[in-house]
Amino acid sequence: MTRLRFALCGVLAAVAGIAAGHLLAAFLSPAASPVLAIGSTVIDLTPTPVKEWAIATFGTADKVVLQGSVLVGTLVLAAVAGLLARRRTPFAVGLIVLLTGLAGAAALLRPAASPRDALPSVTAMVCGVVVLVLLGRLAARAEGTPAEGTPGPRAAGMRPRADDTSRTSPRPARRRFLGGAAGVAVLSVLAAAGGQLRAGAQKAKQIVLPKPKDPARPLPQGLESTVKGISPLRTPTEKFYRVDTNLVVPQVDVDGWTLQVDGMVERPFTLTFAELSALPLIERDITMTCVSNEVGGGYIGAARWLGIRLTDLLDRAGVKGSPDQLLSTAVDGFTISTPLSVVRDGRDAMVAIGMNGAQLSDTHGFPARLITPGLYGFVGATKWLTKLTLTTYAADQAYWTKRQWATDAPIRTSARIDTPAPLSTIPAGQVAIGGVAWAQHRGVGKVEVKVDDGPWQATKLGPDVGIDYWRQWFLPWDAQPGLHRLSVRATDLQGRVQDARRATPFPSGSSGIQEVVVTVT
Ligand SMILES: Nc1nc2c(c(=O)[nH]1)N[C@H]1C(S)=C(S)[C@@H](COP(=O)(O)O)O[C@H]1N2
Ligand SMILES: [Mo]
Repeated sequence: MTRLRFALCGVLAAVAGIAAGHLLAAFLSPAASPVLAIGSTVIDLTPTPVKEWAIATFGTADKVVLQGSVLVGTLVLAAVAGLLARRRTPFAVGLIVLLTGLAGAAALLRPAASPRDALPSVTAMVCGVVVLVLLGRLAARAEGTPAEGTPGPRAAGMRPRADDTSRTSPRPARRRFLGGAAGVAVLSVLAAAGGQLRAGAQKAKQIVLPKPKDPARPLPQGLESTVKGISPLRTPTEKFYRVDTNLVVPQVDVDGWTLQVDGMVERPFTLTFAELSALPLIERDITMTCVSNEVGGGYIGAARWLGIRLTDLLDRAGVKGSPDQLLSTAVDGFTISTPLSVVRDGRDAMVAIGMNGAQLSDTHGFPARLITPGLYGFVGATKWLTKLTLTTYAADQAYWTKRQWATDAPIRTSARIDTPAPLSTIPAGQVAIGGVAWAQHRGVGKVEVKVDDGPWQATKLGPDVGIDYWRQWFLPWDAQPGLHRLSVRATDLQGRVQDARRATPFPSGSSGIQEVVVTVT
């Protein structure tokens, strides 16, 4: 019981510290919240194979799992600190100081950190130590022996007196301990909830986007109106996949935001958001894909983007020397490198400020992001963009290239079966097998489906929205009772068939043929 009480002291000290730090961070810099700062550092330090395993195992829940693990780890160490507090208060205090110190260091070492990012962890340290010492005293009284360092009878060199309440009546002392513990717990929950509310209440400023000078053609009617279960031709923004290293979505103040163009250029310059959006705008339908997408996976989305042609910005700056890399930097210091030859080959690479007719959402990179048709997101789709630097691969490396991912990563041709769903049971008779296929910047030429060990059969393609966009397809099928295996493959407009060899996403994207097993009854 006594041990439990002291362990609880440690856990509550940690909870109080974490909550206080979280609340302060919500006002200063949300990503500097102690647990989040440690979590982000763990993400950056995790070796690539472990990261791949986490993404494959937990999918988009990987962040929740990571945060949970950091939290549980911290609480276990805090419980140890609590147990230490029973006999060796300085060690216990030392452990709390060490943990919060690590959080502070993590916050300060984030790429775009400022000195004040240490404040939430300092607050956590102070709160944690105070709670540990005070609750430790109450726990000691409840036990009947004052904790070391408290000015009790032993510290005064006396034997406990008979009328010492903490000795003779442990019951009220226990009640006081429980009261104190409950008080700390309630205040912590309030502080943490306050922090969450405050962070969530910050909304991006509403912007009126200018009209494009070079608009996209109206999007044709997609197959979703006729083939039930197929992905819509345009992915609604709220259904669009999200992939980034951020535990906290950056909240960018658009009035203070700038886009800087520098590096190996003749005329470096900086634009405000108003200046950037006053430049001629293009509007394009482009399908984005994440390199972590497994065959048949969902890290893909198709949207209408509004933005400034990247070459307009680069031409304005002028090239000096022979750069081969466009290094883009996000507001949090995250970097992406894009081959300059790709950026300049005539494709519609752009700094996007609009998505599906609205300003970018916070999760998709408000106020501006890079979009490079044909390349996986990690080499061409920098969100929360703030700087474009012309440089060389010899001189600079970006976040993922430092972690051994490919430097040039064109999206691999692939097809996905949306309907029927894997392992589903469907009634016999006429059904449609349908889905999407993509070969960005080369274009989808044909899509074929194979039922069991039959021949590859050509499917009917949906509307053509250009070579940078995905293509819906379907095949009417007279489904006979039994277990069936459906496979799909795409061929690009140059006649190259999707690679059937299985490959995992690392280092340049997955390949292989999706197979879906269904039961027909
Ligand atoms: N700042 C920043 N931009 C980023 C990333 C990131 O981690 N940070 N991830 C990239 C990756 S891997 C992909 S696939 C796309 C995903 O964009 P989305 O979340 O809008 O779908 O963003 C890219 N841009
Ligand atoms: Mo990605």
